[in-house]
Amino acid sequence: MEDGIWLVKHNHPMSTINTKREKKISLKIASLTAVLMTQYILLSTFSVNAQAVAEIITDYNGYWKSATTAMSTTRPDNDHNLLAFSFGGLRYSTGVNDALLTANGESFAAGDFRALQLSNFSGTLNSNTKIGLGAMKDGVFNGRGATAPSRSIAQYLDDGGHGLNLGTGIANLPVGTMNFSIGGINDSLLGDNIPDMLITQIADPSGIYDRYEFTDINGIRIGNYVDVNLNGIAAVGKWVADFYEATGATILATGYTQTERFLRLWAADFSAFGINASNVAQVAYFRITLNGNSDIAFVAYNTKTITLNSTLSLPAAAPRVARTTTPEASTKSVKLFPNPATASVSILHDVARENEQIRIYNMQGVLVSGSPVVKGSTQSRINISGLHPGTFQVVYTNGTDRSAQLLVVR
Ligand SMILES: [Ca+2]
Ligand SMILES: [Ca+2]
Ligand SMILES: [Ca+2]
Repeated sequence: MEDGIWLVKHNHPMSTINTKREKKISLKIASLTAVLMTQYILLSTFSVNAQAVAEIITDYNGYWKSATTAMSTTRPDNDHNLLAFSFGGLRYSTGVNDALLTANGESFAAGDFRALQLSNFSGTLNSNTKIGLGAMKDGVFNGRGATAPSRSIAQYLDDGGHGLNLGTGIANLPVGTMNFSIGGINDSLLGDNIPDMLITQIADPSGIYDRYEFTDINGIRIGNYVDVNLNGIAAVGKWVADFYEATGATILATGYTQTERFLRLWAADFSAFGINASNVAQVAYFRITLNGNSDIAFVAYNTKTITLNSTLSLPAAAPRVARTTTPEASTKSVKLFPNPATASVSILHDVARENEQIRIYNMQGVLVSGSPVVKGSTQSRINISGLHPGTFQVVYTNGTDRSAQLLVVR
């Protein structure tokens, strides 16, 4: 298994064709070429630029380093935060504790990576879902603690320094889609090969793809998606975990106690997603589609290149949202009434200019209703009688700036 060659990677087939052959063969080649080109076009929607992380440094037991080519024989068995990782031959810090890296004589490019808050995912926990915790986090060697860990799973995906605790995670994160509202992308840094996304896999990967992509305000993909098959990624280290049940009466099943698993990480630059100067302005969301088999400690992003909005601020998570939120300076304020609402909801907004819209998303980020705003108006009413009771996100947008409020439909 080689580093970095783990996605669907294809060389251009055209280079092998000899154009000087006789006409009959040329015709066959021409039709074959057409087929290959079609395949190439289809396959090139996959990324070839994302890569396995070759080395990680964490604060386990003070300081812990492990690499694909020199895996540490020490197996972390408790909380530990990612301090640095190597990608494309360079080591980047996460900003969690650069001083500790320096004190250990490491060279690195100073970075600032933080976990995405995965609190808005749509999946339903099932008997496959496990809460992976360092085996000693519960204080009991080769066994369970006195009390079961909390089954509120989102907390394990952004805990620790910058949310980068590798010693907690969810195995078999249920099938579902997550959308993260992107406030802005620093387009002066596009294509610099400095990683923008960093994704973890902490148990046994399956051969099924998870899909990562950027979308516009309507959920339409911008650029290309990246399907990640973590089977092909070289492991960078090993840890010892207890995998607690996330549902049911059992707390810690036989075979899931004090068990060793590989750690795998991959990173990607925006270019892996086909994001460039011509389409970056359309990016509104980062979307993850999970297959139900991925085992994630966190999904992190580069705060120097991506700004997140606060649009996914579920009421219960409000205090946590403040930590990573960078509101847009130009965001308008909107007010909803009544809220909760039943048949219709009114939206108070600033005087509408050209091309402004109101869109309603469910909490899985799926667009369920939309309406253009009448130019010059300051209030709009939307019929919501077709919506099932629940919580929705009302987004007011002019295509660039967005403002969002939660709406409860009864
Ligand atoms: Ca234990
Ligand atoms: Ca974690
Ligand atoms: Ca980059």
